[in-house]
Amino acid sequence: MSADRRAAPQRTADTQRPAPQPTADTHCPYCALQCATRLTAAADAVTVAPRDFPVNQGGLCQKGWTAPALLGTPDRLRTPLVRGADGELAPADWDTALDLIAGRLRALRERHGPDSVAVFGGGGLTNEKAYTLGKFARTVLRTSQIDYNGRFCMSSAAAAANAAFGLDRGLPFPVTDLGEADVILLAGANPAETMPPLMRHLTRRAELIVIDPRRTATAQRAALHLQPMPGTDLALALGLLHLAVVEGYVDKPYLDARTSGFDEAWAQAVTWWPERVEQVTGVPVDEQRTAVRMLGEASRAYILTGRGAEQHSKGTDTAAAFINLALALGLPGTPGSGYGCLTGQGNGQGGREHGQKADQLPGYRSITDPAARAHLAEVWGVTPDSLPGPGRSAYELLDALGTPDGPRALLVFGANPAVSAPHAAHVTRRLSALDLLVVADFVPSETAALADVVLPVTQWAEEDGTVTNLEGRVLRRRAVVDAPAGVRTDLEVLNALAVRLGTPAERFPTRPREVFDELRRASRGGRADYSGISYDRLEAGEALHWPCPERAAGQERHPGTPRLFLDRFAHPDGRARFAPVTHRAADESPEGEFPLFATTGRVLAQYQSGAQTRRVPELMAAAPEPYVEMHPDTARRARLTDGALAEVRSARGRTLARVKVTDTARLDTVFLPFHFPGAGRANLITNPALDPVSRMPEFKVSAVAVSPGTEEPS
Ligand SMILES: Nc1nc2c(c(=O)[nH]1)N[C@H]1C(S)=C(S)[C@@H](COP(=O)(O)OP(=O)(O)OC[C@H]3O[C@@H](n4cnc5c(=O)[nH]c(N)nc54)[C@H](O)[C@@H]3O)O[C@H]1N2
Ligand SMILES: Nc1nc2c(c(=O)[nH]1)N[C@H]1C(S)=C(S)[C@@H](COP(=O)(O)OP(=O)(O)OC[C@H]3O[C@@H](n4cnc5c(=O)[nH]c(N)nc54)[C@H](O)[C@@H]3O)O[C@H]1N2
Ligand code: SF4
Ligand SMILES: [Mo]
Repeated sequence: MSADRRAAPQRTADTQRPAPQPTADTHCPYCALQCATRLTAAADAVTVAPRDFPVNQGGLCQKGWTAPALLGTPDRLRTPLVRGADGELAPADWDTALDLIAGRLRALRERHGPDSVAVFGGGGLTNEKAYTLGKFARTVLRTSQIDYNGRFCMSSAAAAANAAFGLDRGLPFPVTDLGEADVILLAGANPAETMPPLMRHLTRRAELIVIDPRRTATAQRAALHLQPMPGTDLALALGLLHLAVVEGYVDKPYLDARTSGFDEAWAQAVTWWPERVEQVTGVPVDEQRTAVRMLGEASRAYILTGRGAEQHSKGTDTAAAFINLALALGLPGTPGSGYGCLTGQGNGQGGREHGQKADQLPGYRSITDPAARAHLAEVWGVTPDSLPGPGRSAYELLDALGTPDGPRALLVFGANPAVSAPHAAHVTRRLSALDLLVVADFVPSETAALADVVLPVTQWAEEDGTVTNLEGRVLRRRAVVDAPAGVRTDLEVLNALAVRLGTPAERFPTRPREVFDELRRASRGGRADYSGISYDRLEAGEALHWPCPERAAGQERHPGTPRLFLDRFAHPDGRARFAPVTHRAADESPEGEFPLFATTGRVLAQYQSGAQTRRVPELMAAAPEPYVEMHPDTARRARLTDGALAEVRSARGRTLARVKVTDTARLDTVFLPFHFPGAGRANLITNPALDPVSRMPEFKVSAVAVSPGTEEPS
């Protein structure tokens, strides 16, 4: 793949960026697999080739192959934009844009207090950016109002893993371990489309059990496909635990030596006998038994969850129920077996460790822990009392924008909530009600289109940094081309704003290596300890998984921790904890006016809100428009045929999508990808009901009706 190279770069005196190398070993800009690539910049094009690397072993998906097209996208942002008196965004110079932002932020803070300014980050930001964004919010803005799009992604699995194991690292083992398994259960994940190169590990030896209401590309490769009603995984997991106990598959010595709380968890699961589970989930008893037998008889087994099981108003309890099952079978912390969740965004793992989440400080520390506050205050040169407390979660933050008690200004770095947040029409109204919306991006996203000020920033192959992949391994991203003239890095933007708001420039370094060295100190002693990881060690090709403190007993350098929990779990007593969870219904059930379930998710050729992939011609050819997948009988009842335009309505609103009939679909369930903008946004219908613990919205279950549509999707 190639892309046009832009006009010759300008290296101004105020930029500290090193010159990029013409060939750079780096990683894909998209998902958490972070496939390794080599980029080569020639006179007129950048080309990409996969590298041999444990997770992708020379493979790339279609998005990775076409990623260089992003560098040459014709509508690339190249200059700041400021909304004028006429209501239109117009080019402005950097000083004008930054002075305007700083002036408005200062005025808002003086009149309404620091929480009148909010920040929204993203799991695609490098570790250096995520860390700096959190530090900027807490020490320059002094606002508690910061959260990020990872709340929509990893928060339920993270909450469940922290409670069970005392630590949340998506996969507490290297991806390649999966290649040695006999059986792998995938609950609500479709990696054949969302992480294609992962499939080589998943299917190398193992038989797959897939739990998905749809017969996905992944389910088609499974030995066993359980096809439950959406929103019933919790009942199913309880039923599988019940069967594991009654059929004698529980690992009693492991329970005694390594866990606590089994009796309380069993007291809940005991009433979930297989026939009752069949009634609630629709999964036949014999299929439940087969699944438990496969898992129980395997000598190496893994249970993995994806967003299908987690993006529910009971996502935390559902992930906990799958962890309970894994614990009963003795899998976590046992070599060759385990539980994991498949982290989604490029830096979804690192993004949740460095302090852009409302309740966290760097090193995966809690913002309410006095010792954590004291440590960070020292690293940042502020007093512990000056650090704000926890703020609102992502949806609650968006929902409060522009309300009397809510924030009046929002700075967005690395997210596109106008498309990807639930109840998107409402969120769009809230964004429009702000006094000031600032969006930093490299493309004019749907959220940028609503902004008062848009700041053009560099993208992956134009800058250096680190990301942490789904197995907790820290990786180097490298620049291979100069950014277009007029574009700054996120770190430069935050530095310039900090200076204008009265913070000395040296407090906000713009060299990624310097930021990383500060991040190492900030994370030292925390749960996600990066203090032993350095750019030099990464340059030397070391595979470093956190935690990686500076020293290990008897060794000069800590070797990192590819496998967690082999000796003990991270709770003080070293034991993993069962959670006493039971099933509850989704917030909405299909009935009356809205007789069907709608669920949402992803297709291979588009990424997230589509802000990036909708700008790549090959990907648009493969997945050009919103669609709604349904059973032919469901279509017929709604007077729809394959290829017709449908309107999908819920209590929140309606969206438009092309009908795609699939005879393997459940009769009661339709599916929509969420990658498209405008009137085709799947999130116009989704339910912002939140999980009480993780504050994750219920993206995967809405009650809807379908009928013929009347307008073309825009
Ligand atoms: N092509 C592509 N790849 C991506 C991304 C992308 O946007 N596009 N995004 C990345 C990110 S950030 C993430 S988080 C990951 C997500 O990766 P996945 O979790 O694999 O993706 P989803 O498609 O959201 O959901 C997976 C499956 O859940 C199923 N599902 C829906 N409702 C339920 C339910 O109630 N129970 C169960 N068991 N399953 C259900 C859906 O049918 C879907 O097939 O993908 C990453 N990779
Ligand atoms: N209905 C439904 N909705 C969902 C989901 C679902 O399954 N169903 N999944 C949810 C999940 S798991 C996720 S992760 C979210 C993702 O939701 P979004 O936040 O919409 O994710 P992206 O589309 O990746 O948006 C990232 C934006 O930041 C820009 N960007 C990328 N890198 C950088 C950078 O380094 N700096 C700056 N300043 N900008 C950058 C991109 O161009 C893009 O505009 O969507 C959630 N929404
Ligand atoms: S699987 Fe993910 S990291 Fe690998 S090439 Fe595709 S999008 Fe990129
Ligand atoms: Mo995600």
